[in-house]
Amino acid sequence: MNKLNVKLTLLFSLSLFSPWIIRSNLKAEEITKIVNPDNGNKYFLTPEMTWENAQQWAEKKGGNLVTINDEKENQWLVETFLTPETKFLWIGINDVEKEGDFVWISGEKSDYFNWAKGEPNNNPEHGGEHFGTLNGIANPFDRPVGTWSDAPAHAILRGIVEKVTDED
Ligand SMILES: [Ca+2]
Ligand SMILES: [Ca+2]
Repeated sequence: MNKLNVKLTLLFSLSLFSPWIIRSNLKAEEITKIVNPDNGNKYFLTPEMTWENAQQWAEKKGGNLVTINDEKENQWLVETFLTPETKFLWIGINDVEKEGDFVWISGEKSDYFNWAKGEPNNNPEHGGEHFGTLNGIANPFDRPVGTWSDAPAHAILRGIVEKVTDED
């Protein structure tokens, strides 16, 4: 029996005696963590918020906004997290420190980039853009699905968290 099953069994047993316990615990279970079989890391989505708040939220959960190390990981994220309604999801790449110098917030180094044509453009109409997104199926700028764009600080999106440790 895996950890989740043990938890669910425990939760069910408790719920027989105290109906509110299952409600309060279900809220915590709304964060579905998905393991990438290629690296064993856990991934899950933040609520809708700015990139900086999403990164803070990720850190509280013991992770960072995702570092995409290669095309295989990028493709796995597309298949795992994009729905037909997804416009964009935050990823960990940013150029907050130095304009045009994009780095991953986890501190990992990687040679892999998947910017959409014309991105990153630091779009001045949006007051500059320093925060990476994975472009979804419903993105309004016709960016190919799975490519990346830079987006502004005030954008409110869900973000992909990657957690390297094997804790819960
Ligand atoms: Ca990664
Ligand atoms: Ca942009």
